[in-house]
Amino acid sequence: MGKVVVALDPPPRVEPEGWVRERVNHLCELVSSFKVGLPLVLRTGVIRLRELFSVCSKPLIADLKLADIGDIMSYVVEVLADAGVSAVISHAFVGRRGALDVLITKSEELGVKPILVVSMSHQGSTEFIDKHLSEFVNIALELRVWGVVAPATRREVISSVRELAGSELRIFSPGIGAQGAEPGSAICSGADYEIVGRAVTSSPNPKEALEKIIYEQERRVRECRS
Ligand code: BMP
Repeated sequence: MGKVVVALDPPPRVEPEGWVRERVNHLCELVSSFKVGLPLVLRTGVIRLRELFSVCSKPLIADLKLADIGDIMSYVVEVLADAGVSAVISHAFVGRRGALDVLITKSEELGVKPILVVSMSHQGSTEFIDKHLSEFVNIALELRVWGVVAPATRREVISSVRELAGSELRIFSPGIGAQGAEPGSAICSGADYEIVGRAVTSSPNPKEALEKIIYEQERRVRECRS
């Protein structure tokens, strides 16, 4: 079974609910989980998530990249928990005290798994975020979060995160496909899951596209582990 999280980000001019429904129906059996963010939630509202994903029992990750004071992030997590979301992504850069410590406590209370962004897949991540990579990984370890996000587009970053974190953290890596990274390359560098959006969701045949990516992922991982 491949280790792919499919990012369901509907483009602006499509009807979002039909677009999501079609892809959830076709892809559910193949994915590890789905990830949704502002492109969907701004248009449908969080309230629609439970119904839209009711046909698929895979976990749903809410990627709102929260970056606020703890009390307000806790409000958001409470809304997401009510909507049936399994995990929530926040930025690490807001720091522990009064922000992530409050958020993580609330997430645990609600059974929502926290994931922290410790590095990003675009080039600008090196301007600020990556300068604090080891501190962000330490925050993730200290707060015992469920996972972290690190970029498939810069595999050396994934390797550093894996080295710093040992086997403690799940690493989710975006950047496969549309952003140029090859399926399997992030897992070969230490990631646990590869996040794929447009390479699957914009394909005329998303199921076939995902099957090909999983095939490629498994092939590359077998190769790098042999
Ligand atoms: P795509 O494969 O279409 O490029 O989508 C990547 C997904 O991963 C998007 O949902 C994006 O918001 C997310 N993502 C990213 O691309 N880079 C990051 O550093 C962090 C992300 O969450």
